[in-house]
Amino acid sequence: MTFDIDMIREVYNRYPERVAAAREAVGKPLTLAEKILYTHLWEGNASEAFGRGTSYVDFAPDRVAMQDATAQMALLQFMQAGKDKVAVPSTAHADHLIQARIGADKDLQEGINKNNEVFNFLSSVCNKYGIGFWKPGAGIIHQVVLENYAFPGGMMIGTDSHTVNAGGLGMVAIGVGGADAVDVMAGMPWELKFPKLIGVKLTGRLNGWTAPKDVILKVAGILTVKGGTGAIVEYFGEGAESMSATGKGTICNMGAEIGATTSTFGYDDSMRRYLAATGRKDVVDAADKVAEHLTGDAEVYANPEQYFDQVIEINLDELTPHLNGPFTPDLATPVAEMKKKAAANDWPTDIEWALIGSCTNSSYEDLTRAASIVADAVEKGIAPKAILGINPGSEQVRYTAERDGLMDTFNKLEGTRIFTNACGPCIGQWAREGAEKQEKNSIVHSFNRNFAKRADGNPNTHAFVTSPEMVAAIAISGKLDFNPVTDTLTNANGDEVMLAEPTGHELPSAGFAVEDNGYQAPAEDGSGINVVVASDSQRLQLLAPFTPWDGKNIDGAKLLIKALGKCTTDHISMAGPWLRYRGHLDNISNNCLIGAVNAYTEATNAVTNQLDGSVDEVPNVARAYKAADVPTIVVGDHNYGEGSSREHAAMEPRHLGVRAVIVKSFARIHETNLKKQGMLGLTFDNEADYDLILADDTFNFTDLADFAPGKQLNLEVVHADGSTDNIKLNHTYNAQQIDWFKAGSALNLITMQNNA
Ligand code: MIC
Ligand code: SF4
Repeated sequence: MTFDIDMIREVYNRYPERVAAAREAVGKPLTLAEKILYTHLWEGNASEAFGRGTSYVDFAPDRVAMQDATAQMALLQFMQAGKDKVAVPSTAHADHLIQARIGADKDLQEGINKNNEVFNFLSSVCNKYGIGFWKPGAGIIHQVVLENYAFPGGMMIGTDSHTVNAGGLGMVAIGVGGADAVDVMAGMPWELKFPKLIGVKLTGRLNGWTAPKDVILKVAGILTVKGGTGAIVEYFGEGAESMSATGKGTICNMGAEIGATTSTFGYDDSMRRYLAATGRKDVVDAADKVAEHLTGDAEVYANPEQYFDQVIEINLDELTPHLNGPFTPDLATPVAEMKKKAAANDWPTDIEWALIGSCTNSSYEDLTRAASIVADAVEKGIAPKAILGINPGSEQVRYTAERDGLMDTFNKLEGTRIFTNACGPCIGQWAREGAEKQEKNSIVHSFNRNFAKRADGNPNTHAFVTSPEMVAAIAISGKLDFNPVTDTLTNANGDEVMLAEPTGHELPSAGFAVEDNGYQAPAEDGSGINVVVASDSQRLQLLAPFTPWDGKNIDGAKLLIKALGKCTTDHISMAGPWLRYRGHLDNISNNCLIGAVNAYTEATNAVTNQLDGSVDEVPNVARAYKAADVPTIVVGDHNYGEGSSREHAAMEPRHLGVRAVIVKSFARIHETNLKKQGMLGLTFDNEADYDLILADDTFNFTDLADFAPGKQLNLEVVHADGSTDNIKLNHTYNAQQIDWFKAGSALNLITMQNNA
């Protein structure tokens, strides 16, 4: 059965007319990304061409997905919006809160016991408001979406930055903060700055040890963590068509790591095969009727330079396996060069743990390719030097893999641990023994992110991202710099042997199977369902609206922290142990900016309270300013807020009295999250002004009354010696976003409009 097939057919019915209107408005052949964007305009048929990177446009996404760690806040906000039911098909997925420790069954039970209150809350809110709920153990949101909901040419948003994974089935799927999801679920338009377009032409064909993961590891090396900001990446060419849909998903998934708004691929046979194998032949039939519209125009792919803002070409025949890291996903090293580079940088090369999983690489194909390496090693009598840990992407993948003997194969390798179908170590839900000793070490994994502390909480763990087949090879060799193309291993007989190249199955030859997929359909009529949040709960807290702007300039503000260098959402609102407070704003605010590096001392979680000169943890100092009614600001470097979609990174500072975040540049989702929560997210007009800001400065906004689109704001910086600097701040607020600021938050505005 296909979920929401009628909605999908309707989308396709509109396609020919809407694409024709877009073609006329734009006046030239269209990329796939443009077709999807223009067929999802809130206004209906396009009547004008939008400026890439400049126009704010209202869209009407087809669906919404949320995961447990962000859904709590999204749904707490939705409950305030005063609606009976969600306006578009929506789902929530319990995947982030389950820890990997012993193995699947025990960990899942423990996860349920520990998070019962939150799961019950999610299950009842979903039931009440018409939202599908995927229970703990059902799988990772993005794999479940790919298997059940994604469809070529569709548009969705999701409260998780890796929502972009659905580009593997030709969607425009975009990660957003919960407040954006609330707009769409409440039946309102969703606004996005019309993206720029990057074209990636793939020639040749993957071979040997090279996997789809290497395409995105290579692209990340070229574009860096900022290079995709504000852009949709569209892949095309024979190389694209020769890859599986889940392989395409891997590539789109990690587009989040280059800051891309999303990534996508044109509709092709790999998608037909995947849709059919996952029980959605009806989607294939419907898509085939409009197939010409579900890919870019031939002229575009023939002369990409004329249609994309930037074009990259990668020859898959020549692409080699890569390892990206440590600490940042764009530091790309070809496996063949790792020996030299690891030595030069003093990266530990002994590996104790190698992990396969996450929404990036946990498909059936991924498991078969990794299993082929494991089977080869077992057959050749090579004992593994590291522990291999595996989190399957979904119950459907796990069940099928088990039926097809893949789990047996993995289990034949000494020490292998199969964890729950969940995020697990990818988001710090990993009780890694000994991590508390904080020893310098390296791990490899097939995930997407490798920021400091992310997997095991140890700041000295050097994490490298690579393909599942390379993870398996490195688990067996125990060496980060092992190159399976050239290096040998010693087996039990003392012979020098080589690992065979990976082989795999794109799809299970006997079809996918599952006994209980873990889905809970919502009640037809949810009006009688009562959602309870205990007033003394430590995990959940009903939200109180943020205070509206008082119409005055912000005066006498103090600096909470000036962050140095990389300040991702993991630095602003850490995950791991803090995931337990994702539904309780006051409690989770105790992690606010604790990972950010203080620019004056290079210490983390230690800032000076200018009211009494004491040095304390960031959240404590923020609370002290708040209690004294002193507004605060945060200053940051480039790409501030990179990484996750978690709006906690905006709500916590807001809750603790921070009024403005002033940085050299922002990551897209975080900038929007700040705006939505009624904060000032501003950038230095002159980046060098970052250096002017001193720890004991006082800040006065002098022209907030004139806050208007396209107009700079002035900030008076009063230094302790009485001297002043006036600095110019840029912003990207449009008129509506300024209204959010004035109302105190976007949600306040919706509620006001509902009550009007
Ligand atoms: C992540 O990969 O960082 C997460 C956890 O999936 C986040 C969402 C979150 O913080 O809950 C994301 O990428 O958006
Ligand atoms: Fe989960 Fe990791 Fe994927 Fe985020 S990146 S959704 S934590 S598996």
